[in-house]
Amino acid sequence: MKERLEELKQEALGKIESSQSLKELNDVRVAYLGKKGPITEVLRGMGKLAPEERPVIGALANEVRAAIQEQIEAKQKILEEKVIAEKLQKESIDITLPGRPIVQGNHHPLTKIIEEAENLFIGLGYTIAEGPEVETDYYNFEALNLPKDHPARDMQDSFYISEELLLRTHTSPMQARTMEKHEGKGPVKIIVPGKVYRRDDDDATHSHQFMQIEGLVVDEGIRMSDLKGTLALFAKKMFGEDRDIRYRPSFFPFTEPSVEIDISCKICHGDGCSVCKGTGWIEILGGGMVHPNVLRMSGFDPEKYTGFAFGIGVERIAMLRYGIDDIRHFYTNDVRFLKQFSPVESN
Ligand code: 2U9
Repeated sequence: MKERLEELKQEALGKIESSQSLKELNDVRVAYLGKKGPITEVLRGMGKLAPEERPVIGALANEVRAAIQEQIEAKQKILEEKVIAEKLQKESIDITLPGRPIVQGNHHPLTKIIEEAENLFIGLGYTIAEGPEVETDYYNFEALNLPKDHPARDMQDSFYISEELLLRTHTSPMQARTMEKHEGKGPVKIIVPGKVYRRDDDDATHSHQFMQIEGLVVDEGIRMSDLKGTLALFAKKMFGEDRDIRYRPSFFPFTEPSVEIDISCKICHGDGCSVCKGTGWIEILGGGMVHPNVLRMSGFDPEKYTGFAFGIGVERIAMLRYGIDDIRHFYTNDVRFLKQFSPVESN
């Protein structure tokens, strides 16, 4: 029996040694140390031994079992470490690979112009006001000196939601709303950027949807010279200090007197070319002194307060700045067009 136990020990140790996986090792453990294994069988047969042999064989059987157990544990450690090493090897990251390029977007050209204008006016002490695109007839027209049957309404036909609700045709209603909130007390100094809508046939220079930046200053003692100084500054900052500025008399129902402002043509320096249509001048915006009726309707006393207002067509500014020949490019989302504008600056 001694020899049998010794034989089993050598056999088991050999199999442990040659085990290549934890599963194989476990099979060896079950085969030699399990309830149905040969060592258990030896112990079971001890009853047939002479009484003096029993403790000797029992001790030897336990010794063999302990030796096998010990080797299994040692081998298990080795195999577990092997599994971890293999896993680490498989999952290792090659940090020498170049990173994937970050896709950097850019602002829409209209957003760029709006942000530039906003920064300029914020620097002049203006605040930015934004308002609803669905407006009432009152704020879009009536409060701006355009009563129901006024002929100037024809120039600003809109998309109607009901008799009294429409898509705003300019951002001016927000100026009227802001004045109302001031309850007749100045100063008011705002710019209102945003989308506006007009019933129009789209072509290279017309779009049924476009963007405006309008401005309004109301206080005691505001004069036409304030308007001229402000808009000349805007024109020069936007188009270059070397540009000449011209004021032409115009008409808007909400301002009196009204002006349109031109800058000298950069292409031909006044000689006349296709960009300035042979005039040497390019129209960039309109403005005027707020009509007393408009002041009154929004709660300001025109005997005490005066103000100036202006309107800028953002697409027009962007087209001139970037040399864009068709307003529809702004709204057709052609990535080849949009990609031409410099990426968003990171903070
Ligand atoms: C209030 C009082 C006065 C806003 C004004 C213009 C002149 C103007 C055009 C520019 C290009 C419209 O987008 S465009 O076609 N706008 O020339 N806008 S004065 O005057 C106001 C507005 C609100 C309460």
